[in-house]
Amino acid sequence: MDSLAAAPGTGPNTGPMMRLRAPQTPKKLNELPRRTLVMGILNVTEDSFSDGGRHADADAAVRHGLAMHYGGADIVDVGGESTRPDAEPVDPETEAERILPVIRALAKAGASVTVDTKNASTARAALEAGAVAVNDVSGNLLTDEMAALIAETGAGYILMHSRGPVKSQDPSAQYGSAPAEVAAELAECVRRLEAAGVAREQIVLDPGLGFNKEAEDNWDILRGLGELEAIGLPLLIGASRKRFLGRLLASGGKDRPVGERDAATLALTALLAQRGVWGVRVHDVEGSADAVAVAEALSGRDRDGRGRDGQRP
Ligand code: PMM
Repeated sequence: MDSLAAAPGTGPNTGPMMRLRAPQTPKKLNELPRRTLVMGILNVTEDSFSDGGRHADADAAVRHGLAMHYGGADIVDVGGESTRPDAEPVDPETEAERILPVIRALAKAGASVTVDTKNASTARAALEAGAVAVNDVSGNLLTDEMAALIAETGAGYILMHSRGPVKSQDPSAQYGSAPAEVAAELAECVRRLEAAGVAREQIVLDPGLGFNKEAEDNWDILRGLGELEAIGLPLLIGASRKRFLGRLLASGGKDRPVGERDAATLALTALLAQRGVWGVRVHDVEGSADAVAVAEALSGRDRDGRGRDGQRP
């Protein structure tokens, strides 16, 4: 109880089940534990926090973000623009207005925050507000402006694969071999980043499950993860509640609804943690932290990724 006593008023009132942690300063990506990291998803978008006005939205988002932070998220990923194919694009000013107060509050509470944005101007403001890394879903459409910002600031950069925005009426991308093509396209983006002055240590790769990819492409990528691992950079996987899990669990010709995909997500989290991926981007933070702990125990490591000899691999 000492850590709780030492931190009066720092934990949110998030209910009796919440496991509180002592206050911290936000850790940079390379200071986080050496086991699979849990990145909690915080979408500050109209459809996720739409009750009340702007201020109420920010308050609700901060509460949810703090609940994830105190509930075991190593990182909270804050985004202000929906990536759904039919979502209205959000201008950078509105995006920044939505997310900056949330990022400031979470960073002040010691959460390591990443900002999910394609806009370099939003990314810059978010880094100034306390974010430690940029999570960019632009993929092959990565801009020179973003690459220059990451080089200049030395911030972490999550490079997610995508072939660009897809409207629901567009045909999906075609892959001969999804794992090989995704790996080759990510490697090309890494070369662009390095040419702009970004260090490899700043970069995390993500195959972008569901972004221009059919269910089978996602499974092929997960089965062929070695292709991405061969690039030699840490891997983040975002499978949480995605449509390919709904399709896998379909019954009566209907996909399993989005709210009933957490068990499948947790199964994948455990398997990916056992494989040693750098991180998983998830909605259910507490469940995922438990799944990672189980995988670590089975691999003979403790919850911080230390082996029986106390050393990290
Ligand atoms: N997926 C979504 C949004 N951002 N970022 C990364 N790095 N990886 C992902 O897989 C990813 C992402 C879309 O999912 P959501 O609507 O559940 O946030």
